[in-house]
Amino acid sequence: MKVLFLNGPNLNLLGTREPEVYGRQTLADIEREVRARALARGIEVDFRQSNHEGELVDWIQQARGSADVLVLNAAAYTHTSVALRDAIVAAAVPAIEIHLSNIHAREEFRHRSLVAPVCRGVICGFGAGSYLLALEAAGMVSA
Ligand code: CA2
Repeated sequence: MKVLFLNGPNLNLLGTREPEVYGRQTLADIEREVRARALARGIEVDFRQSNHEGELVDWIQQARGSADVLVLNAAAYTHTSVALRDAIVAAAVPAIEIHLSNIHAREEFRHRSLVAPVCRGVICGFGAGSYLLALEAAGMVSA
């Protein structure tokens, strides 16, 4: 099984600011944990981050035929992007939405996700654990 992890805007800043919300780990730290867990499970991982909506759209489109499951922390684009939602539908790869924070316990504008309705499930609020839980969930949604 191959799992593509995509990370959206500003997640490259993890570990540098707002540790009370997002924790102290960097995205590279999280990637290391995901890769270690994946290795133990025999799962292949591709792990990427972009600040650009179009690049994320390109990567989601390319997931068709190259990944079994898409795990997406779309960050702020979660709440705004019809383009990411349409790309997930077009790719027809089972997708899991994840967040470090519990978006429902935060500002009202974070409560709505445009991508959640086209994902198989949503995991949020467990910090870096959301990524590890998504790896477990990937085994439940892959065809
Ligand atoms: O909780 C999550 O994982 C979010 O996707 C993070 C996004 C936020 O817009 C979503 O509502 C929830 C923000 C990522 C920005 O991360 C930063 C980390 C450190 C410093 C500044 C931003």
